[in-house]
Amino acid sequence: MIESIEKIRTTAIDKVAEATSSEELEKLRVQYLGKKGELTQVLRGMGKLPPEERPKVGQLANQVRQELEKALQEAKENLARRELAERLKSETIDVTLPGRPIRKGSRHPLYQILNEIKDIFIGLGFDVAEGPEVESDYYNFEALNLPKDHPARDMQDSFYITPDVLLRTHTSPVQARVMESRKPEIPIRIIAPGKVYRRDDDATHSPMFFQVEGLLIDKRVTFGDLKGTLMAFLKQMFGKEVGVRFRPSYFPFTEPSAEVDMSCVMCGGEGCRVCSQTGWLEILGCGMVHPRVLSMSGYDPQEVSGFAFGLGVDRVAMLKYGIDDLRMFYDNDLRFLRQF
Ligand code: 2NL
Repeated sequence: MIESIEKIRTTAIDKVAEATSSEELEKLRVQYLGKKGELTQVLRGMGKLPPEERPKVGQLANQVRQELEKALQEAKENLARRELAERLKSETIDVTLPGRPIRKGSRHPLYQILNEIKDIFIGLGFDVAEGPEVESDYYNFEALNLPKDHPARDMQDSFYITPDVLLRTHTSPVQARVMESRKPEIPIRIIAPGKVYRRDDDATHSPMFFQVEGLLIDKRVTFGDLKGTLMAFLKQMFGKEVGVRFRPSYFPFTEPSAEVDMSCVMCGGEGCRVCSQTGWLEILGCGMVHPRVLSMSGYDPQEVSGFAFGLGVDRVAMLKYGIDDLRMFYDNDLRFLRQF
């Protein structure tokens, strides 16, 4: 009996010392100290011993049990420490590594251009005005001297909601509203940027597009003021070298009216496919505010005068970036949009 306990002692302690994992230690604990463990079995067999031997054997068995428990406990702690150290080593996070890059979005090219246009006019002293996209026939047409039989009022060109309400076809109604609300205050110096809607759809026309209109009303405003303002704008937008010319034209809300051309951004005026060999590109429309438009909005054409202009943001963007199909801006193809 004594020998078998001694044998258990040496082999068990050796095995515990050799164990390389917590699982192995647990198996050893069960093997020796569990309910059916080897040492437990020996203790159970004590009843068969002569009574005088029992205390000695019992003492030894208990001592071995305690030794074994202690050895198991120490080995367990050692292993846990080593396992933790290994995990900490293998799972190290290098906090100095750069993060995964987050792909940044960017503003839509049309809004980039729109913001550039706004910034230039704000720099020239203009305020930004806004108004509804669903507009009344009165502000969209009537207040702008568009007679009832004018082709622009044709159902073909506009999106009507009711016979008296439509999607605005230009941003002029915003200006008409500002004039009406501020009359007879001067000066008025505003731009009206935003979305406008027309029943058109091809390579150079979208049913929804962006426009910026400008309006300045004060005493003794001249066509020279208009020219100077627009030339300052075009030079900032397209560069100091740009050529500018004014051609007589017609708009119902201005008199006289002019269309403004600038030298072709593609060929610099030599003549190319983009400018149809003319060297010039039409960029905006303008004129002196028609006296009837002034008086309809509560200003006296004998007292004040004004100039107005309108330009298509889409067209500016096409020219600036050399894009020949307007629909590219509205397809939302990221391969296109990411280039800006
Ligand atoms: C163009 C031409 C133009 C205006 C817009 C305007 C507005 C008021 C009074 C007078 Cl409230 N005029 N706007 C004037 C001339 C031309 O736009 O080709 N736009 C893309």
